[in-house]
Formats: sequence, structure tokens, C-alpha cells
Amino acid sequence: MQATRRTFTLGTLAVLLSGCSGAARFASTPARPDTTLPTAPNAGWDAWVAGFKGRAAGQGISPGVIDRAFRGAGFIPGVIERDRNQTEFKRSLEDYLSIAASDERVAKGRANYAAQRATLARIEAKYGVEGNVVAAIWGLESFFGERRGNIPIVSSTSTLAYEGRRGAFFEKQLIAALKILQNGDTTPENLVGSWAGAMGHTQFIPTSYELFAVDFTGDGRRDIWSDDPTDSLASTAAYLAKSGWQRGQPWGGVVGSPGANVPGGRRLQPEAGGPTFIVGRNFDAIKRYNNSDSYAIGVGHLSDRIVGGPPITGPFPPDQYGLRKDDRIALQRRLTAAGFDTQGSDGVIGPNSRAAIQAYQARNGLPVTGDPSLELLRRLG
Ligand SMILES: [Ca+2]
Repeated sequence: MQATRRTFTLGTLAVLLSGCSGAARFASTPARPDTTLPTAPNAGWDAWVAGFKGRAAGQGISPGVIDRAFRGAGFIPGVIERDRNQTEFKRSLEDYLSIAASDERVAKGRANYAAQRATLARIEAKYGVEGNVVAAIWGLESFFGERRGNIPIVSSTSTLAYEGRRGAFFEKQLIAALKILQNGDTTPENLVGSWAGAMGHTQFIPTSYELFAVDFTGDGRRDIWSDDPTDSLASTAAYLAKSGWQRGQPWGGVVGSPGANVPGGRRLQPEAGGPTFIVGRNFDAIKRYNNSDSYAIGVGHLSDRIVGGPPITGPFPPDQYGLRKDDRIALQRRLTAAGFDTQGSDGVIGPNSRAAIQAYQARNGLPVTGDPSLELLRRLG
């Protein structure tokens, strides 16, 4: 289940909230449907829904809840498009960490951690999960609530159940979503999330919600969709606690760093030529949230940075083009200075950097590949 989640996250970024929560401060604004992914008439989906309604009723969902949930719902072609365009492309750990613990995310992490300190302390007292770790997951999953997604979940999950690559998985998500509505935790209008059904500040899929979500504000609703992140943060701590989190123990760290002093820890070198980590049970608990070494290292590292820890400097191996991070940063700066804007210089060669390289190549009569190279770096020097 969790292996499926990883593809939904980290791409997907703070509302600076004061330490006090409450209905007055977080007056709920109804979610507006995502106009970038509109529904379209689809007779096959209609027929599928007709059959699904019987199966949902068979699982105890009331006809009234089912009818209301599907009122206004529809097939979303854009969701299928995104599902099909998912590539198995794997980022290097260095690139991943550059994004997961970017200067902006670390700064917002510190501000949000400070703003939520009282809430996070109460959550830690109840679930035994440190607040900086919960804040790090919040930062990776939704950029501290900024990117929660506003695609209607009944439409997205029914679209994927009908025509996606993992139909049975998404039918389960849809049933779990209907149970959320039946339970009264939120309304059909507010039941929104990412195109792949991940919801709220920490991007729970409906079945994870069913297992782990908690009401921490005390209003009787497990409201992870609210602008107030309290229930989401507590639900995340509850998830980690049930996954074996050990309070007071480091997740791990680069060999030789203080974090590497993990009782019962083991060595992990994700990439040849890259840093070796010592990781422990808390690393494994984070992987239960999202089954990826890079994700767990990213959460652990961001959690350290939020409370003042230093960056991981490597050593990391050069990339497939023979460039190290300093080279990539220099390339981005030189391209930008030459009038080919890479939209920042974080050392990660993404679509903006590739477009800038292509524009430079085209202008200079070079083969237009979009690929960085040491030769290009020298040319621009
Ligand atoms: Ca609540």
C-alpha cells in the first residue's frame, strides 16, 4: 500500500499559523474544484459507477451517502493522463536531498515548527513522536499545507478504479473515501486531494486515513482537510507510533555524525560512491509511511535541519554527465548570467535548466540535447 504512495509525493510546498488553533482562526473555506483537471462525459465510467454503487452498498455504505458522493462527480481524463505519464525515473540521492531540504523548505520548516510548537509538543506527549519529525513529513508531503491538492477524491479514485493501472487498489480507496463521508468527518465538497487520492497536509490516502487518522482538536471529526493542520499532524504521529517509532532515538545519520549513534543501527549506502548512513528502527518507521530509502533519509534529514542540524555534504558521486553539484550550480548561474534563465541555481538539473540549455544550444548552433556537460560549463566560463 505504502509503496504506491511514493509516486504521489515530493513534487507535490506555508501558511504561517499561530500556535493557537481553533474554529475562529481557521474558518473553513469550501474547496474549489480544480479547473485544471475537469471532468468529461464518459459512458464507460457511468456504467462502472452503476455497478460500483451496488458493491459499495454491499460494504455497508448507505444509498444516501453514495448518491450524494457521486453528485457532480465524473471521469477526469487528466488523471488517467498523469497515471500513464508516471515514469520510473529515479533521482539521485543528492538531487533528492537538494529538493527535500532546499533552503526554502528548511526555512519554512523552521518557521512552521516554531508556529506549531505548542501543538506539536502536545502531539509528542501523546504519541511519542518528536515534533520536528512530524513537521518534516508535513514539509515533504504538502510544503507545510501549501500543496494539499484540490481534486475531488470521489472523481479521481473512481476514474482510476475504472481505467487506471491499479483498479482494485483504487476501488479500495474509493470505498474508504465513502466511509469517511458516511462517518461525517468531512463533506463531499471538501473531500479533495492529489490526482492520485492523497489528502490533506500529510497526504493520507483513504485507507491510511481509515487506519491511522485521529481527531486531536476534539471536535469529533478527523479533519485533515482543514486549514488547521492539527488533526493531520496528530494523525501522522499516530501513524509513526503504530509503525514502531522509538521516542528519543535518532532516525540515523551519515557515518561519523552524531545521528549515526543509533542503538542497534545498520549500515545503508544507497548509492555506490555516495555517503553511508547508519539507520535504525525510526528509519524503518518512516519507510512504513512511504517505502523509499530516499524519502526516509529526506524526512530524517529535514527533521534535523529544522532543529538546526547541518546539511549533508556527501561526498556524493558525480552525475551521469560527470558533473558534481558545484558544477551544476555553476552551470545554472552561468547560463542565467548569459541570458538563459534556469529559474534558480539549486544544482538540480530539472525542466527549467534543460530548457535553458536547449535555448543556449540552439542559439549557438550546437546539437540541441538539453543535457548538461562539463564542456558546456567550460564554454560558458
Ligand atoms: Ca478534529
